Amino acid sequence: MLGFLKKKLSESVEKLSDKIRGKEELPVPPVLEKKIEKPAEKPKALENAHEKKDEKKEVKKEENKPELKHEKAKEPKPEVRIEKYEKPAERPAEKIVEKAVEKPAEKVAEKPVEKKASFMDRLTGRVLERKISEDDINSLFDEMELGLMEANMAIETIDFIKAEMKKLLVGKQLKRGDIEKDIRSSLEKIMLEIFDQGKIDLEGLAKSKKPVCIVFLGFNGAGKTTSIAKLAQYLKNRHLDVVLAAGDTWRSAAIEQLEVHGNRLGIKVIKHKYGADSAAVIYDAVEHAKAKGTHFVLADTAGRSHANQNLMDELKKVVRVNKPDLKILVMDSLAGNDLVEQARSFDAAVGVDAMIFTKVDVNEKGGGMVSACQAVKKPILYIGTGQEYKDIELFDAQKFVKDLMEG
Ligand SMILES: Nc1nc2c(ncn2[C@@H]2O[C@H](COP(=O)(O)OP(=O)(O)OP(=O)(O)O)[C@@H](O)[C@H]2O)c(=O)[nH]1
Ligand SMILES: [Mg+2]
Repeated sequence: MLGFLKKKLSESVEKLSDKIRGKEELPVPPVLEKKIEKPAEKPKALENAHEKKDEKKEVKKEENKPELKHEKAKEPKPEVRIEKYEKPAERPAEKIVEKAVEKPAEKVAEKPVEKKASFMDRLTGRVLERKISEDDINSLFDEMELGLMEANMAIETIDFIKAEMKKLLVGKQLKRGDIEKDIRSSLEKIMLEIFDQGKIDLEGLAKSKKPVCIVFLGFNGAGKTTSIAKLAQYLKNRHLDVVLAAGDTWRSAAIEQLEVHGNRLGIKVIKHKYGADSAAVIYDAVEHAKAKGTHFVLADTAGRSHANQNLMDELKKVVRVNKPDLKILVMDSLAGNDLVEQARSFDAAVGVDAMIFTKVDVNEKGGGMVSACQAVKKPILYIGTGQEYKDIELFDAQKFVKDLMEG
């Protein structure tokens, strides 16, 4: 689960680490480049130089002998004339010989020794440590933004992670061998900051109040009714009594669906007819629980779009009348980008106390979960990991982030 998000986060860490290390892979300074190349060129140049120098010496020898020249000129020998005729053609070669002999000899012999030493000093310093710059983080996010968006992460969340990462890393001197570890732990810290919004201890609540009334709300098909059944079984397994309230009086078969769960689990369901006031059904369930000394009332409600004002008003009434101890927003993790908007709207309308993300078992992305949490800063009560009653995991931010980052 959340494999795609894990991959993208892991890629982020690796890319940043590689980038930083990459810069340390020491681009050879231009001066040294020349130094390295020259020795290869040098033998050729020098060979030529020697060859041509010898030629030159001979030529010069002859030139420097005016007497000889005169003698030769005087002599009407055809061979001498031929020699004289060839000399002008050799002159350009003399120039080449001069260059080859003088210039490489200076560079190869004098400069390399001292520069090699200073280069080695720098090399040693840079290999051991590296200071992270703002540009390092910027360029990483330029590259990674698209991947995180593909994992359904909202731009504002990406910007938040980027800003936090800068706070934690910019200017920090990282040891070369620890770069990936340090970046990974910074990202873990940021993810934890997003997910760690406190814990809700249901068992502890049950000790302080009876009944504890929990209303489940959310978009159509998010998994509200299934989550209620899973949580009912979870609490029952811990010897806590539960009554269910069939507060979805609107969708056909919604009441029967809850009754099926109630029958399977051996849990009482309080219901009215279809079209009845949802607030009244929940009120009755609370009264029943008070009378029986039941620990929890888990109240179902109809699925609704946060954009539908009438249905949101009805939900406000449910809350106003029953003053539930917890309003839990159930969200389909597959809804991706829409989750931020859903979370914000429901929170603005009735005040969300905690969230449940369902279908995490079939969700590869998960960026929407991160973004929704970062947007409303509410704790996740648990995550749904399948269609059976046992498929709930109480949310443990530490464990979740560790799993996510281990990818
Ligand atoms: N794979 C998987 N499926 C789930 C999970 N939770 C719920 N579902 C499925 O999602 C579908 C909708 O679940 P419901 O519980 O009926 O959703 P709801 O929010 O009550 O829907 P409405 O009452 O119509 O608004 C069902 O087929 C559930 O089996 C989960 O964690 N994992
Ligand atoms: Mg339902």
